[in-house]
Amino acid sequence: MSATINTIATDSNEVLKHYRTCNVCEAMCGLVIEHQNSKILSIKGDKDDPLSKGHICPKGVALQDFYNDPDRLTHPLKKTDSGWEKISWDNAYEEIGSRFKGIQEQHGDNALASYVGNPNAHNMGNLLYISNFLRSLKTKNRYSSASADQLPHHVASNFMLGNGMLVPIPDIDRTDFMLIIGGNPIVSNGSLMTAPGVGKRMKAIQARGGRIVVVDPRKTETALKSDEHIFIRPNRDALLLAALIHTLFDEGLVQLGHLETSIVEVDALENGMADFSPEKVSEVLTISAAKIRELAREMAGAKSAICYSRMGASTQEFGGVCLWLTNALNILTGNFDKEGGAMFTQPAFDSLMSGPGKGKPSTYGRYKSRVHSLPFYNGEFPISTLADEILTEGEGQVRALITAAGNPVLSSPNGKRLGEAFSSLDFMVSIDVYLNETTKYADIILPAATGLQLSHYDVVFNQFSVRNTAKYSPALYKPKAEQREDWKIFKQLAALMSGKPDDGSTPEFILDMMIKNSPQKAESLTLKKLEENPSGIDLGPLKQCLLERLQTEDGKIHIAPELYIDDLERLNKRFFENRASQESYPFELISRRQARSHNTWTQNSYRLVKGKNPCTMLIHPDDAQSLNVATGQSAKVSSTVGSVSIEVEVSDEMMPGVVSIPQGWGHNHDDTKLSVAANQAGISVNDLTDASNIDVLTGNAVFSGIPVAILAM
Ligand SMILES: Nc1nc2c(c(=O)[nH]1)N[C@H]1C(S)=C(S)[C@@H](COP(=O)(O)OP(=O)(O)OC[C@H]3O[C@@H](n4cnc5c(=O)[nH]c(N)nc54)[C@H](O)[C@@H]3O)O[C@H]1N2
Ligand SMILES: Nc1nc2c(c(=O)[nH]1)N[C@H]1C(S)=C(S)[C@@H](COP(=O)(O)OP(=O)(O)OC[C@H]3O[C@@H](n4cnc5c(=O)[nH]c(N)nc54)[C@H](O)[C@@H]3O)O[C@H]1N2
Ligand code: SF4
Ligand SMILES: [Mo]
Repeated sequence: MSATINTIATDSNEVLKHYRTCNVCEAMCGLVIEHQNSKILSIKGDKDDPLSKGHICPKGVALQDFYNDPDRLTHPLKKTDSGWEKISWDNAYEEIGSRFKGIQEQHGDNALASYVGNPNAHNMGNLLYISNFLRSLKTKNRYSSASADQLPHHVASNFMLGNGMLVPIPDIDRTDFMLIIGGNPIVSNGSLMTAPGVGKRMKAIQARGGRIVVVDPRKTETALKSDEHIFIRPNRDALLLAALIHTLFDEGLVQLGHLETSIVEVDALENGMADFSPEKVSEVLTISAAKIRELAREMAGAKSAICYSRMGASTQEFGGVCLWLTNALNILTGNFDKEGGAMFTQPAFDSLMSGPGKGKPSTYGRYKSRVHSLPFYNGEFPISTLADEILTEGEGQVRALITAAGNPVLSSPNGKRLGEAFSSLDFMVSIDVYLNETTKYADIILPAATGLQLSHYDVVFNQFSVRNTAKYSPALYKPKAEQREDWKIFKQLAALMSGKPDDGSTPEFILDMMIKNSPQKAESLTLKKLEENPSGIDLGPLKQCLLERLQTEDGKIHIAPELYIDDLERLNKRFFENRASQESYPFELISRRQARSHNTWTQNSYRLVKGKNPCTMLIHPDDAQSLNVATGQSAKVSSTVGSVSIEVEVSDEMMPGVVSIPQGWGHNHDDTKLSVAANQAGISVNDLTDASNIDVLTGNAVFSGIPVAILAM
């Protein structure tokens, strides 16, 4: 490797190349960055990256904006009566230590809570040190964005396969039939399916004679590229999945394939599904029984097939049932752990088999949350209940909080109320890159380094990738001024809270050790070898490996765990008995993602937000006509928890009766430091979502099918 490759940016006139993995979303695109005199000349997709093969999206190019952004925090800040004051790290730590400990001494350990957000999952250092940091806080009151996202996937894997991280991944590159439920990978670039350039991969399915069917209340960008799109009323996918499985049993289409002797509880599943015939659920879904039966037959008949359910299916009142039945459908059609079906990765950094994750007993339901008795899972309570835990007085009330890389005021249900709850805390700390809608409530903000300032190896998303690869990227830039890498902050806070000295390790040390000890012994990997291959190393397509990785106590695949069977009664009641009338809220709200933003935090890049208002409400032409609103006009949208006014965009992408508002917006607060984002503020869809509406089985937030009323303004 040339000495000019992958060095830290310097004031050299030579044009240098830096290779890295983009860590904004799950796609893990390989990037080539040309730089000179410490300035970036270009950011392009790396054609030699074995996974992404040159794919890049606008957010990869915007990595430079997040580095150059003058609104980034550069010093620890303390809130004072006369505004934000810069303080030293020493003073910040001293105050945090004494306030957290004081509050815990007076009110108990659980009076301190933590919230950790999505960027932690995209950051090597954070992942390697966050558990120790959270443990040092000695509190059960932990929360994260997982319970506003993919929690039902983990709970399903936990009960069916013995480990919540053993998540089946669609083998998109070899499948013949793909059923996509509640995912829009063309825009999201794939989730729990790291598949950069998913559009090309979809085209390849079609080129080999396969078919893609999308089930979504909106004719999405992905639906437009598929072979068939089926509209479904939001929040009811559990019924569709149940009816598909009912059909497999009813028509004798079940084929368990090579896993047959390892699968248990098939009879219990058949009994559980007996009550959900296509003919029964058809009207509630607005999908004909014939169509449901046809879909089941097509899945069963395809040479290989996958049902891939994501965000739109997991953030429902029956998100838990949806993800369980998705796995069950893949198993019953013989597509589990099979080429072209739902497969399992063998990542070089294999925390499932050789890290602390191995054989970790499930903590599901070990505790119940204080106010609403919601289940604890993976060391956390559901984010939907944090506001109640702060606002409800009594023993165990949350009085202090630390957030790390999270913006729950915009990202969690009824975020506005959560913000109000934050303002009532005795003490709050945030570790973040911005002064934003959440961190503005903190008493102290600690400035993190991010993106190009960090070295990276994707510890999480290699576990969810459609191909096994390995790649390490060093940092391109150093932190600016007093910024610090999150992992260093985590270590320092952990030492402060636990009184135990720092172990002196680095992320690179752990990475090297983990890949050397990987059970795959993949290509005899070492950190040095990764450094010598800056575009990454290909470890090949996914292989059949479930029986080696399965972690259930009895070594079996549990297709019908009891808690899911028990939840079917709730499902039946919800849609077939005392169906609550929604007359005051006749529309159903869903959210959407957009190519030029990632959740709530990339909107301060001008490149990403310029142009027409991105934060519009999509509505079907017939609905717009009956409400007397047209594109460009404003409408007032109200739910049980709040109301917003928003620009209308009439679109026949929408199913009648359903409207869509993008997630991640609402930066219109006066007291943040987001000058670009505030110009293109939009509204927060989570000022409409209701935190009391959750999937009680998993504790996951509900974002699909929120009842709303709409008035022209
Ligand atoms: N550009 C971009 N990419 C991103 C992100 C981003 O913010 N922007 N965020 C990243 C993150 S954190 C995640 S978790 C992933 C998520 O990635 P995806 O799971 O692909 O999520 P979405 O793009 O939100 O797609 C969800 C789809 O579900 C549909 N939907 C809503 N309700 C229902 C329902 O009740 N039933 C059905 N069948 N469909 C429904 C919506 O219309 C939408 O098309 O994306 C990641 N990638
Ligand atoms: N209605 C609705 N709500 C949703 C969704 C939806 O589809 N609809 N999607 C949900 C999903 S899938 C998710 S994952 C959640 C996301 O929810 P969150 O994780 O709470 O939201 P993010 O926007 O990812 O917040 C990231 C925060 O981290 C900061 N940050 C960015 N990089 C770094 C870094 O390197 N270090 C540190 N310390 N801070 C950093 C940003 O400034 C920002 O404050 O939102 C959920 N909310
Ligand atoms: S698709 Fe995701 S990983 Fe690829 S460049 Fe865009 S944000 Fe980065
Ligand atoms: Mo997410």
